[in-house]
Amino acid sequence: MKKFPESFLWGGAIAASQADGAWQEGGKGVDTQDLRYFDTKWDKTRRTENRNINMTSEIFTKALAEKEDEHYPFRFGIDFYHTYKEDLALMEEMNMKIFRTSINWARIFPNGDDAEPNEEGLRFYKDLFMECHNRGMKVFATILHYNIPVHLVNEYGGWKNRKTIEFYVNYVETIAKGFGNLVDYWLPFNEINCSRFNPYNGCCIIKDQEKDYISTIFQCAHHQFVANALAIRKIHELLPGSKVGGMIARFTTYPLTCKPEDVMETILEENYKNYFYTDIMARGKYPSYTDRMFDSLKVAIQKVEGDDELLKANTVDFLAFSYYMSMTTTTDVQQEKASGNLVSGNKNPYLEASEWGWQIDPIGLRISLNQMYDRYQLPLFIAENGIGARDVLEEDGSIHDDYRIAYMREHVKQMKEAVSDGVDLLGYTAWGIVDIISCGTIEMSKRYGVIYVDQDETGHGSKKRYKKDSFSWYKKCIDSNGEDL
Ligand code: BGP
Repeated sequence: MKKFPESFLWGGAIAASQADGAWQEGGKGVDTQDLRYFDTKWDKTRRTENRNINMTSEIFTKALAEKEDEHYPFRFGIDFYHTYKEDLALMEEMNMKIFRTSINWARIFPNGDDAEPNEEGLRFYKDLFMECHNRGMKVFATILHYNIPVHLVNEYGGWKNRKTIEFYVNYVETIAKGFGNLVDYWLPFNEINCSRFNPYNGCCIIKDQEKDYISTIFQCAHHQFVANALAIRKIHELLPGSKVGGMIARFTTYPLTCKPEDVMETILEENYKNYFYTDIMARGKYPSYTDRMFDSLKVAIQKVEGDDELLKANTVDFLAFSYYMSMTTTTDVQQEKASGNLVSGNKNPYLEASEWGWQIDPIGLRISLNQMYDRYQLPLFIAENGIGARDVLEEDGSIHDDYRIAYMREHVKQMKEAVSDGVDLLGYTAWGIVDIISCGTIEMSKRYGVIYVDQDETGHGSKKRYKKDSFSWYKKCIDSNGEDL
């Protein structure tokens, strides 16, 4: 069995909108995540629903008008904007090699189309990324982790409008010039395959206003593919030798049975959910199955002269993905496609699921790594992995999250198997390394961290940080380069 390479980058990941808070400080504008409303009275079912509520215009208008922040958890997050030095000190204590977070567009350009950038925003990220380097950590920067300035939605329609590409490229150029020398790995988009069903990511496909919902989803995706290619070109121009990756949420999907029809259905579903996106970013062209897939979905998109040449000339240097679970092909894939909800599927009788129904499948990670590496022969990076759970803070300040140690141990073991299979794996950033607001269900109780934050989703609590049992386990894993698990 091979060992992890000495250069392996053990780390942790968060996202600005789920952690920073300070939603109206430092010159920041309002972004789409600031408007996502959470009602503590909602039961879990509704919270799951919340993940799939497409931002209707009423919700948008109401949220813009509302002021009671406690129902808007992304407005305060875990106050990382003010606590990042202490939090990074805890990460340094684990000897983390790399830290992944996202840059908040609305901190750099409050409205997205401003003539000049917000200097306070540039300063914040310079200080944050310098702090990482001072603590021995490389910087893994996500340029867009779903949220865009609300003004771009209201004025232009978000990613539905090709003009948004222009504003995005200006944003990329500004941050590359502002603090690009402090960034070691770039991701222009978080989970570009989720643009489809996360309305808060600036696609803002307002379902009650879309005459052709699915086509709009793929038109937004095309604009993001073009923006991704332009970002790669711009960063390579300004920062020669920089590493720019493409990222998807890896929805690893198994056939319902070994019946050939079910196997074929899964190939189609894997293309639709995953490979369509990585094929375009890594191979630089729409894949051969596009026409048939678009026909079956009744999708038509508009390209502009030169788009295809741009995609071909600007492909990614590495591929990253988030991996949490595996799923089984749904019997009604067409219905699922129409709903735009991908995190569904049939129960796998061989797997346990988390409280939120995500099926725990470490071997699925080895499968995904082999599939992705074999398809593209590009270096890979696991940009997110972890288990969301209701951790309990004991009287003595301890948190006994043996389920998280077991989850991480088994996934690290399968990563090592994949390295032995010959996969070129760059690193692993455990998701939500410090507890943050859940992106899909907007709650705090779905905790991922090895560092506990004493706060609930209305922002109440001491905000104190505590080391969970998994904290010392992960430190041991890092210090032994994945040998002492
Ligand atoms: C991914 C997002 C992250 C994170 C993660 C866990 O899709 O990139 O932002 O949220 O999912 O999901 P959740 O927070 O909904 O449990």
